[in-house]
Amino acid sequence: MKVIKNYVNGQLVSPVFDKYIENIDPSRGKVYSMIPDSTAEDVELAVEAAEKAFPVWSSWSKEKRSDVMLKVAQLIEQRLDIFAEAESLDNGKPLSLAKSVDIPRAVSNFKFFATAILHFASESHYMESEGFNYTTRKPIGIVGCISPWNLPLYLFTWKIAPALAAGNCVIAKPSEITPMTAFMLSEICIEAGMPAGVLNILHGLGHKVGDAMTRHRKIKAISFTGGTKTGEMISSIAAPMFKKLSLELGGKNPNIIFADCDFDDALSTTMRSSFANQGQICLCGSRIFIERPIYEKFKAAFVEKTKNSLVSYPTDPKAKLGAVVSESHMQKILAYVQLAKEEGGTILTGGERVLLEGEYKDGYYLKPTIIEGLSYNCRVNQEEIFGPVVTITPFDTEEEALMMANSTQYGLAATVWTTNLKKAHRVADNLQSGIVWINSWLVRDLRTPFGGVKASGVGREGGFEALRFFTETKNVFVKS
Ligand code: TXE
Repeated sequence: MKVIKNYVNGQLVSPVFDKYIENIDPSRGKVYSMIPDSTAEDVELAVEAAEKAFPVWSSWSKEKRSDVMLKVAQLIEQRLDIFAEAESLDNGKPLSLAKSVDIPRAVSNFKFFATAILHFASESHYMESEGFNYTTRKPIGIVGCISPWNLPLYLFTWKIAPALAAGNCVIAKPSEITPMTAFMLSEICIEAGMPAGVLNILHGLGHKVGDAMTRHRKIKAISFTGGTKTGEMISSIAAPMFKKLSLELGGKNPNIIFADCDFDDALSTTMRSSFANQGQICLCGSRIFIERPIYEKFKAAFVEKTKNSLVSYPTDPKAKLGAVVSESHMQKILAYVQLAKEEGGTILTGGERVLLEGEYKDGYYLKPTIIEGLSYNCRVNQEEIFGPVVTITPFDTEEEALMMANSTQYGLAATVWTTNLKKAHRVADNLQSGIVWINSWLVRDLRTPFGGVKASGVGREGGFEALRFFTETKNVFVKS
């Protein structure tokens, strides 16, 4: 059985106490590898290594840092198939998705920030007759990156790449549920010639190693993506130490579909925004509001398409949905389906486990599920489910759609479907959301700010926003 190691001071090492936890293949429901159960002692070693590496790494020219990062990107790209297979096995997602989205995006993250840093300039503010100000942006020092299981390498690299490009040394922790590709990345960093201690990858449980990272005084910033409750916990520890914090948390995203939309486009994109990655993307639209004149037509077509979406083992090329990430997550999703029934909802399709045969008989598969008849403010419509479960609700006016869309504690992303340009802008403007897609979904330009409002997070990732987060700003005034 494969045993994953930590990556500390440029080497693959066992955790200090040599304790391991099981890593499960969700498509078969079986343990298939072991991962370090790291502790505060491992964090200490990683901090020591990062502390030693920082003066060197931060004084390298940005071109030299960029070259190493581009080499990492190139090596992942060369092994795209192996990485995609590992990601799909670890997470349960269809292999086709890992191949077309997860791994290519991890490559892009490294390429993007390796080159963005070459164009990252600071400002100068001229004051007539008084002098001028110039601003410097220097790396923070040692920073912590904590990422979730839904898009493992994709979100891990989304944090690490800008942190490294800006000249920081990084201690990073992938989710204990999906550690494999982060481990493979550590092997690649060694091969690419990343200096020892610049990037350290620790595996293990959130409340142990993640907590120890958050508490360590020498880790000056934490970039976190995960559940809102965890984000709350992390900020309660890190904020009193005045650490810089970037928090990308949950969502309960609305899709507003107006009667004047391009029906076919809205329908096929809504299939993706509802069920891609088994609905386990923080940007998935889980509350679908449909203008009454097309409600019945949309509902019929949506239910029909959903019934025909094949749930199968991840390497099945015909699979539209694979396994959800863990047994406990599957049970959580099923509990929400039960709650929907108790809250008066009607399950139009799905709502139950799919039992495959043979070696996949114990895997965690769920039918994509559509629910109607729920009030906008019931728990199922307010809480993040994070699975292949959506609700549909009719609306009569733009004001009503906006009121329902804005009614949750979250505000990450929203989608608006209409061919009326004025209405599209007006609705986008009035949505309480960090990201709005008009007549599309999940189109990502890595230069744009990414993040949410309200309980969906604090701060923005992406483009120069990320490079600003991972640097300290100083303004210097010079009298003329
Ligand atoms: O996330 P956690 P979980 C949502 C989704 C899901 C719920 C819980 O609703 O059902 O969150 O998922 C680390 N100190 N999202 O439990 O626990 C943990 O080890 C420091 C939305 O898997 O937040 C992992 O590396 N770190 C989301 C990371 O935090 C801690 C994606 C995320 O895990 C920690 C995933 C602690 N005390 C889940 N506790 C999105 N918005 O993309 C845990 N961690």
